[in-house]
Amino acid sequence: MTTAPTTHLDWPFLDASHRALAEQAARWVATQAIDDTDPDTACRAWVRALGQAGFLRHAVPAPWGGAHATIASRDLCVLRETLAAHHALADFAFAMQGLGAGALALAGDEALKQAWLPKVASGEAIAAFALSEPNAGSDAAALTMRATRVGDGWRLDGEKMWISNGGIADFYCVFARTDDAAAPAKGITGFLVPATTPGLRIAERIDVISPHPLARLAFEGCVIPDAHRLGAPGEGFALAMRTLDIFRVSVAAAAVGFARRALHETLTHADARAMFGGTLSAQPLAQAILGDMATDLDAAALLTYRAAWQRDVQGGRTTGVAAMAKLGATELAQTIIDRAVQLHGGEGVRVGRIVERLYRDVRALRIYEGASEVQRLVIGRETLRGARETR
Ligand code: COS
Repeated sequence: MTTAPTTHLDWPFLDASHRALAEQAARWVATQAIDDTDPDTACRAWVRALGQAGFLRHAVPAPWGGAHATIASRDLCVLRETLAAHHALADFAFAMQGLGAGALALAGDEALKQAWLPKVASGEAIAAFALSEPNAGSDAAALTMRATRVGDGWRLDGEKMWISNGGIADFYCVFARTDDAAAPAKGITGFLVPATTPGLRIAERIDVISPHPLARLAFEGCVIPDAHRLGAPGEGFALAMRTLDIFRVSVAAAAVGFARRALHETLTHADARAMFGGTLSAQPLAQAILGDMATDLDAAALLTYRAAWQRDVQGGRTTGVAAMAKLGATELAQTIIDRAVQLHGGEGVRVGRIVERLYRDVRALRIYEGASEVQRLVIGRETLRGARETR
């Protein structure tokens, strides 16, 4: 593809290293020819290729094969934006390595991190994050999967739903209830479960409108050692939320990537499409729609890179700005891409057209890693918290 304009890379939230990373990734991804007919095969191939090219080093911290001491949000964002603009599965494969290994990097013990994180960074192991259940999606603290103490380890029983990389992952970071007496969010603990653990099986493969590996997992008497526990008992819910705080902003970046590609495709189409004795781009109504798309794209990107910059540079709790970025960017991207389809006319809904694919690719982003409604709730709570702290 010809690349969409990337003048946003000159914004003050980013520096020369981010521009170089984005350019390197854009050059690299444009040369990749991975067939996406079978999502499992394609994802495995993308993980290997991203690992070999060094990009997965940005998904884990430095002591275990990563590029920086802690995961750099702006690196995650420029990479996800760039990959998403080219191939949804390339972005998915990159993103899930980070999310899937995030709780391990934050709370696993040293030997466990040494065993898995370098392989995540090199693309030799595939990671997955397993929080949601059939009856616990937005209300994550309502999860019922159980972990029971047995000897020197734990026995896991229950189900996990909507698990990305389910079926191809080498390990799952799983959240299970360990204390019924505690408040719902205080009785949960994180565990690393290798995919080869007896009693773990793929109960259902789930097909979605933008195909990627996705499954319901069943755990029936899975026994793992205590050394596979992620953090202290009872701290699993906060661990899951801290993991999501890091990666939610990168979902926003993927949305920006899809939307930037859609605008780029639409600008090219509008100049070429003959209409009313001129071109589509000569129509004032089309110009106004393109103006709305460009404005919304910059708003989405500003929210995204502000949040990433704040986490990288200012530090502290970035829950609110990350949620704003995810809410704002995914909702705006959906609107931008819908307008792109509209301006493409009938061609916009023809199966196989780029904007048709983007229309399907962007939809799940408003749902996974915290639906838009959850982000609104989080933003409201964080805004109240901020106001109370300054009173
Ligand atoms: N960082 C650290 N700790 C956090 C945290 C964060 N971002 N968010 C919550 N916690 C802690 C809280 O501090 C609280 O402990 P204290 O009472 O000691 O302060 C505890 O966790 C419970 O938090 P809260 O009261 O906010 O829990 P709720 O059940 O009300 O959470 C929402 C509600 C909706 C915000 C939460 O369930 C959520 O984010 N749901 C979406 C889950 C999701 O993204 N699912 C998709 C999975 S990946 S595809």
